[in-house]
Amino acid sequence: MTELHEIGLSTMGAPGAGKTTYLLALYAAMSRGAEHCTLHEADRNSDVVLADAWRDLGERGRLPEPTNTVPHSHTFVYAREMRPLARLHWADYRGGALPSFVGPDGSPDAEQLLWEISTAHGLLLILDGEHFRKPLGRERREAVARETLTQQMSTVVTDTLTTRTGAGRPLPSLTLVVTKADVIDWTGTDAPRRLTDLADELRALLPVAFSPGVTTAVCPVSVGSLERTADGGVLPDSVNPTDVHLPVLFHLACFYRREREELDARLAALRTDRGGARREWAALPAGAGRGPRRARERLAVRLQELDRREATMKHWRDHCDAESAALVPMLRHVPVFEGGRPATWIGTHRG
Ligand SMILES: Nc1nc2c(ncn2[C@@H]2O[C@H](COP(=O)(O)OP(=O)(O)OP(=O)(O)O)[C@@H](O)[C@H]2O)c(=O)[nH]1
Ligand SMILES: [Mg+2]
Repeated sequence: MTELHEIGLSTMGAPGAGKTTYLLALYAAMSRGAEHCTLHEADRNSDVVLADAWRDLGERGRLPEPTNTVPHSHTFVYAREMRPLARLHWADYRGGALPSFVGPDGSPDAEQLLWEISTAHGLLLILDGEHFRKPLGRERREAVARETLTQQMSTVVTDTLTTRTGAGRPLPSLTLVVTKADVIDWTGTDAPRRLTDLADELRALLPVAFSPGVTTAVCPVSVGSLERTADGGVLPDSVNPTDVHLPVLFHLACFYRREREELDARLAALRTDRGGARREWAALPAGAGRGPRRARERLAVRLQELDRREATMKHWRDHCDAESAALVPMLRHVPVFEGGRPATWIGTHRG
């Protein structure tokens, strides 16, 4: 079996934004497979917990409980066309962790959430679609910013972006996941909502997601209309997930693109190194003296080692290239921004 990449995804969102329900729908959709991409919980017991909670919703109409202070951590094995490729690390926190204090008197889950955000490859900012039913004008913006915790999100995202930029580390990709997209008036006859308008409203709420060097996708998702019944549950027939797989596929595509770029840079450095070794070889005096012979032997070993490393890097580089080329066409309907402008690699069928 080939080595699996390790990919960390962090989610954050206000209480009740729909994080847990989204995770259940994501797992249900992707354990069956979306465009031949699958996720499978590495831990058998956690797999049963997720599957049971999904069955509770779909068969009995029972909604998940609000998450408590103990986050639920998951490791999903990501496979494409049945080939296992990566381990995705995901944790489901209560919304209250985001605005909580950290340190000796704070909440341990808040501290853990911030640490995960600081190391994650991708951040999912979960925003409750209820706030975006109708166009979000200037007059409601501050209230929505408060309720969706976008102020707190901006602070932690800015913190990780500036820290990583300072340390020369790659930036995380971001998704603005708008949950409960079923409540948004997409087809309304008087003023139908458009995805581009929603993206503009999100830009005004979370400008940090549109800053230079940052790659961000806007993904409305829905678990279904979840129509309420008299006993507080939902009608099983109203459970019908839409587009829940897209945020994960986007982060995977970004991961493979970034890995490929990094490997390209390392391959270029390796070639420079080899050029140096070859020049050293050429500069050695001709003849079979002991000194030059020893130097030639040392250089031959070094060149062999460089060839071996190049072959391994090229293998991984081509692997990442193939994976991103497979994923990018799946994102053709997803608005993706790079430094605030539409990303040119989306819709081009090029990874
Ligand atoms: N219409 C609709 N309602 C949804 C959808 N997803 C979630 N909801 C509603 O939102 C409620 C809250 O969802 P949760 O998934 O528990 O929210 P959470 O973000 O995990 O909340 P905390 O764990 O308390 O932070 C659910 O009980 C549903 O009533 C959706 O796709 N459509
Ligand atoms: Mg929850």
